[in-house]
This record gives sequence, structure tokens and C-alpha cells, in this order.
Amino acid sequence: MAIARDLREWIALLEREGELVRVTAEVDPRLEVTEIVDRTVKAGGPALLFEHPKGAQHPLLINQFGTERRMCLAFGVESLDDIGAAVGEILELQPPEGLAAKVRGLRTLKSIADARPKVVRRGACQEVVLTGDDVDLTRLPVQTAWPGDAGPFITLPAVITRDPRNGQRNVGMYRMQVLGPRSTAMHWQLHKDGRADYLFSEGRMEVAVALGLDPVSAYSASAPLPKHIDEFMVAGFLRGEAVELVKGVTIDLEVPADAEIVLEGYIEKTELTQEGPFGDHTGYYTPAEEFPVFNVTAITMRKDAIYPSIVVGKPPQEDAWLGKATERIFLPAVRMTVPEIVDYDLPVAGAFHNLAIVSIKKAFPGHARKVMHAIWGLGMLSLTKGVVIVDEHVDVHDYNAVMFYVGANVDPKRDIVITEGPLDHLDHAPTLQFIGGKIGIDATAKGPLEGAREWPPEIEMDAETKELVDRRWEEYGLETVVPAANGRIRQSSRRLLRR
Ligand SMILES: Cc1cc2nc3c(=O)[nH]c(=O)nc-3n(C[C@H](O)[C@H](O)[C@H](O)COP(=O)(O)O)c2cc1C
Ligand SMILES: [Mn+2]
Repeated sequence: MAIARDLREWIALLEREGELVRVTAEVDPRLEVTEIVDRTVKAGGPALLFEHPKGAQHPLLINQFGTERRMCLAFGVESLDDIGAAVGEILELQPPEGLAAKVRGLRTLKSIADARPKVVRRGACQEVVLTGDDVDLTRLPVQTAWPGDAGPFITLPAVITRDPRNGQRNVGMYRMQVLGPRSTAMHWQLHKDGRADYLFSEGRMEVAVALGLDPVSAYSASAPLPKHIDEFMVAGFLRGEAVELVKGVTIDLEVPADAEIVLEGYIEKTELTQEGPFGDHTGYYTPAEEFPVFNVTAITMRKDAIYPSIVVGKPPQEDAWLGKATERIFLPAVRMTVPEIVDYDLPVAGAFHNLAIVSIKKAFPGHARKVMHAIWGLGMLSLTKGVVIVDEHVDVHDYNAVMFYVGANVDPKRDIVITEGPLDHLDHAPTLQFIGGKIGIDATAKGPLEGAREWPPEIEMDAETKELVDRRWEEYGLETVVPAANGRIRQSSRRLLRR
């Protein structure tokens, strides 16, 4: 399947697939777009290209990621699980053993080398160059998404920085509140790589922001990769084609050659502003807080540049599918570190940091606790507030099944772990910001060494009877009844999202 190289190829692909609607009516990027998109996302509807956003000079693309099908189209795969294996290979190149593995290892190394971004001389993103007083962010249809938002926020940027210690690139998706024609806030949260680059900098640091990328590059800015890994390299690997970069016009950073729009500029270490409030993916407004100011020295663009946006808010919203992609893509990487994990699910309603459901191959007493602590020690998953552990045969995406085992298998006095640790920057519930309680629920079957009485067998019909009933089903005259074997009532993550 073809993978789009830039935003225009992606829009054309979506249009061919019947996945995009152009809205010609004039629509206000203040609140009105949000309400339209909210209804569209919840109906599983198409991507929307608003051709005439009120008061702006550029069209606005939104809901490009809003369904599982579009997410799969973006990556050119049948299922999001197909992407994970490749990412696992990049994150931990295992020393190859046999000859076949060695050849495979070499091939992986070669495709990783080929995936490194390529610097080219010219890029469409610099067809139009605005500098000095011509820089005017109000040309862009930046959304004020919710009534209580402090102003318009750029919500789908790829923010490019360098680690001043070693020059390594980072690309992160951090929202940017527009403060004036030539400045925004930069909302990199406490645990993020862009913020670390900022903290390691002295004085002025250069920053570039790419808007309107091919979907894989845009996704990569949101992926929780280890700091030393260049998100654009991962994007190149996943696309099967290196991301092309050009040198910035006013800064010494490279920017994606095919971007629709690039903002070039700098951040002064000590120049801070009140950022927010902003209606966030937590479902609440995050209060105003100090963040650095991004000063824009140039806007470079394609002719007729298209501005991309996304609305976050009370889940489910469009970002649910970026998160689900991350959940699926990173499963093999998680299993490399904690191989007893069979599968996991981060419920969309749990806003990604509130809850993780994990199934494990339980092998020893206390194993569920080991895995809880592993989750609380693993990358961005370390911020997870609640962890539910179930046995390997439980489908973690089937929330009714999970609730059944939490109800049936848990003695709260014995099976609940309460501890504390770092929490998501935006979590408003803990008494202190950034740190607070964690809950682990061990819903696995317990053995005697864990203090349980003899564990009863679970009820299951035998295979012969099932076969017999399958065979004879027609004879019973029950066509109107869905055969129980396939008709389980499922309230899975997938079902919830398709609502
Ligand atoms: C739509 C969207 C908006 C986001 N906004 C922010 C944000 O404002 N601040 C932030 O720190 N992370 C935000 N994130 C999460 C980061 O993009 C994510 O943690 C990413 O891994 C950061 O890159 P880094 O690991 O290189 O820092 C957002 C994610 C999405 C999908
Ligand atoms: Mn990073």
C-alpha cells in the first residue's frame, strides 16, 4: 500500500478512499470548528478540509487521524499491530545469533541507515518566505477550541530542537498558544525531551516548528521515543523512505522540506509567559502556568499552504487514535523489556495516563506486582496512575471481561497495591502537581503462596458439547438468536471508539 510522502498526497489518498469532505462554507475557527469536529469524530466521520476558515488566509485540515481505518491508511498497514515489530527492531537491536538472524540484522541495520533524514538543497516548504514584520501568525486559521481557552492554540505542530550537549535532534508535539503576530508559548511538559533540550541550553535556543506533514512524520512527533532517538529517523523507517530536510532560512536547524508551513524562531531561557487555560485531553481545563515564549523570526510556506489542526477535550476525540497507534506500535518494545506481558490496553476514557490494563503469563507469587512496578518504571508509562493486571487468557480490550476478573478475583485487602510516584504534568487530581498516589489491582488467579485459599476452577463448557451444539444449531430453530459462541457482548476499546 502506498504511503503518503507529504500532506497533499495524504489528502489526495483520503479523498480517493472517500475519507475526506471539503467544507466550502465559511466556518469560524473559534469554537465552531470544534463543535463540528466533535460531532464528526464521535460519529466515526471523515477528515474535514475547511476551505474558508473565517478571518484566515489558509485552509484548515482536521480529523485526518480520527478513525482506525485512516490511521491504518496513514501507515499503509492492515492493522496497527503490524507496525510494532519494526519499531521494536529499532529500539533494541538484539545481537543476531544464527546466520539467518545475522542477515536479517544487517538488513535492519541497512534500512535504519537508509531511514536517517536526508538534507536536500531545496524544499517546497520555502516557496514563500516571510521574515521580520511580514511574520504574522494571524494569517493562519488557528483554533480557539473551547469557550474557556485563553486564546488560539496551534495543536498539531512538530517542534524541532537540538540537544546542546551533542546536537541530537528531537521532534515533539507540544501545543503553542498564539500570543501575538510573532510569538507563541511553548507547552513542553515536565517529562518531555524538548523541555530537556531547553533546560540544557543557556541563553537563546533555536526552535523550528513544522506544520502540515505527511501523517507518519506528524505521528512520530507524538510518539514516546527515548530521548536519543530522532523521531524523523523513525518516521523514515516506518515510511520506508527518508524524511527530507532543508536548512532553515533564519536559523541553523533543518526543517522538513515537504512541510506545508514552517515557523522558525528562538526561545530565550528566561523569557516566560502565562500559558493557558486550555481545554485539554484530560477533559478539563488545565490552569494557566508558566512556559517559555517562542519568538518567530520567519514563516516559510508552500504556495496555498494548508494548516493542520486537532481538537483535544473530553475523550474520545481525534487524538484517541494517535494514542491507540502508540499503544499498538509500542507493544513489542514493551514486551522486549517485560516479556511476560501478553498484551495491554490504555482505555481512551482513561486519557492514556489514568489506567493501563495488562495481561501477563503469571509464573510466580507476586508476579502481578512485579509487572505493576515495571509499568511504573517504563518510559512514559511510568506516569500511569492505575494498573490492572489480569491473567494471559483475558482479553484486555474487552472491558466487561476485565471488570469481571477485577470483581471476581480481587480481595481488596490482599490484592491492591497503593504506592506513589511521578504523575502526568496535567493531572489535576493529586494533592501535589507531578507526584502522587498510584493504584495497582492484581486481578490474576492467586496461589496459596500469595495467601489465597484453594482457587476454584473457572466455568467453561467442554469442547465436545460446543461442537455438538454448533453442528445441531439449525435443528433447534433458533436462527433469530445469535449463537452464543460468536455473540459475546463486547464493550471493547474498539467498540467504544466507533460509537
Ligand atoms: C494532539 C497532541 C497534543 C499534545 N500536546 C502536548 C503538549 O502540549 N505538551 C506536551 O508536553 N506534550 C503534548 N503531547 C504529547 C507529546 O507529543 C508526546 O509526549 C511526545 O512523545 C513528546 O515528544 P518527546 O518525547 O520527544 O518530548 C501531545 C500529543 C498529542 C497527540
Ligand atoms: Mn523525543
